[in-house]
Amino acid sequence: MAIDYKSTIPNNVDLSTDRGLQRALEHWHPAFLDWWKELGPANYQAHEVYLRTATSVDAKGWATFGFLKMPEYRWGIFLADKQEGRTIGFGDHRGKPVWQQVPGEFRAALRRLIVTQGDTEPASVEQQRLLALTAPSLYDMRNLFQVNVEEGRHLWAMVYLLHAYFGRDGREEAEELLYRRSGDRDNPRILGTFNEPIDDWLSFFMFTYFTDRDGKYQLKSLAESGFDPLSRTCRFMLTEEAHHMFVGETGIARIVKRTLDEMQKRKSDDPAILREAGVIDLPLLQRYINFWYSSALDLFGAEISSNAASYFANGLKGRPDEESFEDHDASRAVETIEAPDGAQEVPARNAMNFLTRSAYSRDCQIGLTRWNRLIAKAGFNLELKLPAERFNRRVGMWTGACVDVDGKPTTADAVVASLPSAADRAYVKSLMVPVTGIGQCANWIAPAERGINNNAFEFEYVRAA
Ligand code: BYC
Ligand code: FE
Ligand code: FE
Repeated sequence: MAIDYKSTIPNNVDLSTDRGLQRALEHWHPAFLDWWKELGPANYQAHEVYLRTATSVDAKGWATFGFLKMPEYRWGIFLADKQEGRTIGFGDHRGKPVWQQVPGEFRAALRRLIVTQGDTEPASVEQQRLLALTAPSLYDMRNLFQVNVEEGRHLWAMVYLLHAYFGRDGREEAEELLYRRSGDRDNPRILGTFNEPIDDWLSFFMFTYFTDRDGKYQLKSLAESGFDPLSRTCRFMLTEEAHHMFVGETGIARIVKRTLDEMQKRKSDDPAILREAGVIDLPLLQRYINFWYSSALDLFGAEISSNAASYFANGLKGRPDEESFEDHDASRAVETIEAPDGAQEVPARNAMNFLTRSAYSRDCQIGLTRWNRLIAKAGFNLELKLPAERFNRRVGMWTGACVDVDGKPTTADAVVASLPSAADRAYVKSLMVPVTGIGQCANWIAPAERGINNNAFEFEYVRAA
């Protein structure tokens, strides 16, 4: 169905025919805008930003580009098209028609999944609130804002489900989504990573590479859901997610490229010499990878999880790309998981978090391989690596275990030494100076090779109104 942009809330769910729902969302809308103005990007709300807006939900032409002020972005409700005759693809209800309404017995579980997903979206906007003040270029600033408005829309996507399918408690949950605060001691966001500060651009690129990729894998799992409105919402969100990860992957690649320039020029990989040149040495980059990757692994939950088993059994949350598996029942299969006291055989349904996380880890490696190719091509013998999955964990069976990045036993001090130090963070922070001239770029990162939507890097992506 086409997107209706004439109504206050753009949508392709025929909102105007459901007066009650429309009224509830119109009530939530001003609260969202207040939240956005208070906790969305600082200082640039009145600027014109070159943004893409979704115009249809099919693969082609779903984005139009143009200048607008962020508070005027058309946040709305967009679901991927309904697939006629769709059936549940896994678990105990496999083969039955998908649900268009929430089955009573799964109401609490579905609400919890939707709230957890929804909570991450505004959290990330809050985490990134001050970054524009130190953007390395107008191009980067624009990408930040694009990510932010879309995370805002992802919040809308979950709020729509809560309002449309969960009645009064859904509306209450939707309000709560605007009141929890990233990093707040008393009222924090639900999942760990979403309370970590993102106060420099290296962290931002790490976050969009590693944490948005968790988003990709969770959304893929939820896109398999037997609750069809959730599936359709997540399928559309995934189309937006690709750009977020692109920002992370290319951001880190540009940092690597710039550092390699100086390494070649100075014929040295000595961090002290490179820091004099004002670039980010690769060991420091590695420590940031160690931190953000291990934090993202925690987002998959415990390796052995009865929650995950019942989500799967009940058809609420599948595996990413469920159709690529042969056995969609998974009630007889077992998975071997390395626990601190030896290998364990775990019923596959209880190992769903582990399986999804494993697919995620393989996907994470792709970017590292590309960055390593740049390093090798420049003639240096160094490789960036994903740390072992058991390194620096706060969730699951390896919580608090002292293992090094290779997964071998070590001391607590050695774990800390593999993570960004206060000095690392202070150094990165010292590099964060705003660069706002058209086509200019901060010293610590190479300019992007291409701009957005066939524009050059030298384009005024953000301008005073
Ligand atoms: N921090 O059986 P367990 C995104 C809790 S990112 C704090 O191990 P389960 C985005 C858990 O809630 C994608 N608590 O785990 C990216 C449970 O609590 P209760 C976000 C945690 O339930 C960038 C307990 O520990 N989407 O979109 O199988 C920018 C034991 O649970 C954490 C989703 O997460 C943690 N890291 O799985 C913007 C999808 N991990 O029951 C956006 C929806 C676990 O004891 N969520 N716990 O109170 C889910 O599918 C599941 O809730 C989880 C956890 C995969 C997160
Ligand atoms: Fe998102
Ligand atoms: Fe995202």
